This record gives sequence, structure tokens and C-alpha cells, in this order.
Amino acid sequence: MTKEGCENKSASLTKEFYWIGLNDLETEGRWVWVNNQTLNETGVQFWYKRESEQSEPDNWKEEDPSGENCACVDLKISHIWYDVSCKRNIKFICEKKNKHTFPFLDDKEL
Ligand SMILES: [Ca+2]
Ligand SMILES: [Ca+2]
Repeated sequence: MTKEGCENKSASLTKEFYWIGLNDLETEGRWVWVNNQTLNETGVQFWYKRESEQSEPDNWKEEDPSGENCACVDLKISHIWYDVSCKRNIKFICEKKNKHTFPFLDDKEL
């Protein structure tokens, strides 16, 4: 798929989860972007926080015994991240033009 096609397609979608290119496959709890930057290096995090239960990333194992090692975003709630099983069939979010990191890092007001 071309970059333009990808952008047009995602623009027309109003819900669903998208991979954000972040995973802790190599070392549990050590989140790394697809460009090999660690989450600590990029600084900003938008994990979902729960009041009474464990916040994301919780590495939940009920759905997939190998745990949850890929991060996705729920565009309905906007900038909130969840860790989920990498086996889930989720679409990849597109990198935006002229951005060198990931869209949610650039778009968020810091
Ligand atoms: Ca994990
Ligand atoms: Ca989770």
C-alpha cells in the first residue's frame, strides 16, 4: 500500500485499535520503538491508568499465555495506550509526513 493510500484509509476510520510500533518482545517491561529507541529515551508515555486495578502495560496473560508485548492505541479515546497480544489482528498506524517520530508523540501537547 502506498503512503498516501494508507493515510487516506486511516483518515476514514473512526474507531478501532492501531499498533503504534512499540513492543517489549525482547525484554519484558522494556518498551522499544520500531526505530530501536526505547520508551525511556523518547520520554512521553500515555499508558492507560486504572484507579483500582493494575494500569497498562499489565502484560495480561489470559488471552495469550506469552503475555502482551505490543502496544496499541485506541483512537476513540485518542492518546491512550494499551499493551495487547501481538497476535491480535490490528492495523498499523501510519507515520505522518514530515514527522521523524511517531504521530502521537508529536501531536500531544507537552
Ligand atoms: Ca509485555
Ligand atoms: Ca494490557
